[in-house]
Amino acid sequence: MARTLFVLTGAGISAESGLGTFRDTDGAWARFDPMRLATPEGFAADPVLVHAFYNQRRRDAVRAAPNPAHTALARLETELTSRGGRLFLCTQNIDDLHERAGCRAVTHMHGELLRARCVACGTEPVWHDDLSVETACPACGQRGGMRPDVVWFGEMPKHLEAIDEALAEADLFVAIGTSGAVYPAAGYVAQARAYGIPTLALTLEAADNAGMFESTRLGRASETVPALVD
Ligand code: BJW
Repeated sequence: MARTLFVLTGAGISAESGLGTFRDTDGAWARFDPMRLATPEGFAADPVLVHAFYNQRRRDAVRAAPNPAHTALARLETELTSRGGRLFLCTQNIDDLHERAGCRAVTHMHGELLRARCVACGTEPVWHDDLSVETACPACGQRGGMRPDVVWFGEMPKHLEAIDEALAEADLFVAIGTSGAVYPAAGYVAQARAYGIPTLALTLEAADNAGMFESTRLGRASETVPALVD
């Protein structure tokens, strides 16, 4: 078993918890225009529409429960940590299912649904309720400037320095349930290869960057992840 494991997760790991993916045939981007819903320009043009999209997803995520793939990763974290190793769990997902499965250290590179951000003062409070154009910032009192604390297209993903450091230290790279369509996350497999680290993809269908992985196991995350861990 590797001592330091870098795991990158995407929407596919939460699909069996009932949260939709983006690029599958029934995914969000097959039904909605990502440029209107997941860009700062889209939010500026129609904040009511963007709030409605994220409010619904927040409600769905609160109702969802972790599945066996999430809980297997939590077991892996405990196991590696007890042996002096480390799981660096980097997720593109904005739900909190890794945390609710018991993972203690989760790096949310695309932000979190359960946080809001005030564009006026920059405060990032924990947020469980709906947001609206009337919502006031709890820190500065400004109305209309609260947005979901998520990373939209054209915005800088979070924690990039910690992610680069963890990739450089890892001795195995595993991507789970991600289509390899969105950068910079889609480029991490190439970075891992450049460091000489073995690379493995666990996904339902071959990803856009499938050719970069040394091994791929196709299947549902709820089966392939426990099979890898246990
Ligand atoms: C299962 C399964 C089951 C199903 N079991 N598997 C280089 C080249 C070209 C473009 C760019 C580039 N660099 C940057 C860009 C621009 C852009 C980008 O990548 N565009 C592409 C579309 C080409 N990137 C950005 O703008 C990013 N910012 C940025 O690059 O800043 C500058 C920078 C410069 C230098 C260094 C670093 C940065 C920001 C990207 C923000 C993405 N935001 C979103 C929405 C916000 C969050 C949210 O609403 O949730 O994040 S888009 C959406 O895609 C969401 C996801 O996190 C992200 C990735 O999707 P994911 O997770 O891969 O889901 P799917 O649906 O695509 O795939 C699901 C997979 O699961 C499938 O493969 C299924 O087969 C599988 N699956 N069921 C196992 N049961």
